[in-house]
Amino acid sequence: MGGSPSSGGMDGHGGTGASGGAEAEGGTGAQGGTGAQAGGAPQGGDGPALGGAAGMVAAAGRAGAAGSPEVPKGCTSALMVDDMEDGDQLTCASQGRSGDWWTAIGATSATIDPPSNEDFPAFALGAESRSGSNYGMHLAGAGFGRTDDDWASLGFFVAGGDAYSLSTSQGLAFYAKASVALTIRVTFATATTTPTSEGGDCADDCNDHYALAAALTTSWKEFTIPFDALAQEGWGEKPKDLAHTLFIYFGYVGPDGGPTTFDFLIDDVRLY
Ligand SMILES: [Ca+2]
Repeated sequence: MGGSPSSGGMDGHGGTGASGGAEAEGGTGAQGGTGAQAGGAPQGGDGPALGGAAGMVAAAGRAGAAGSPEVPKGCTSALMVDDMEDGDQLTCASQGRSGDWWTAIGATSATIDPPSNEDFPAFALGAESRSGSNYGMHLAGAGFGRTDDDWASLGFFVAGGDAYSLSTSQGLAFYAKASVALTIRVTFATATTTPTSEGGDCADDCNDHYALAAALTTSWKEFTIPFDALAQEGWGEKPKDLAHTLFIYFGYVGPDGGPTTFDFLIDDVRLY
């Protein structure tokens, strides 16, 4: 699994940095440029910049806009990570959580939408709308192969790049569907598995994050990811450390098989 660690690492950071930088303090994250390189660029900025900035941007923006505490359209449950109904690029500011959504890509010959170097708002579901839901998150990709570089991810910072404890929850639930059946990996990047250069504590054999596969179909379906069921692939064994979770992503992994062109939707991401 030579390429996996590095690809996994860029995973979180490619998109993270790009969006984090753009949103929070520009500079730092921006130079990531291409998804492949973003891994190195953003980290410095991520933790500090996003940690404070994203969280505060969200809080300040929402409160300030109305001149009084504004109740977002969604985000009404304390356990809701993001239902996307406010249409923005941030997860719900709740219980100390809030962070950007981002995308990342490993393969230089493939493409994804939204691209990894841009901020993007929630996706208008249109004909794919669910009851009570007009917005979700979307990732499409084309031109992927089967090498370790053939990955793409849609993810978010749990708490703006800071470590966040998920230890009081049993799992993560969400709705999802894909244009053609697709298995994704729901992945939790924690301090133990995330390199120090990316805000974690991992010094070697990093990025073997705890994850669980979810088999998306062409219909909306609810998925639950029990934290007890999360497992590593095994090439970088570290303690499960959900008490220090940095970011979570929905990952397409080319070597897992399945289509090399994909298109999936995520909605109502929440803790339970
Ligand atoms: Ca929604």
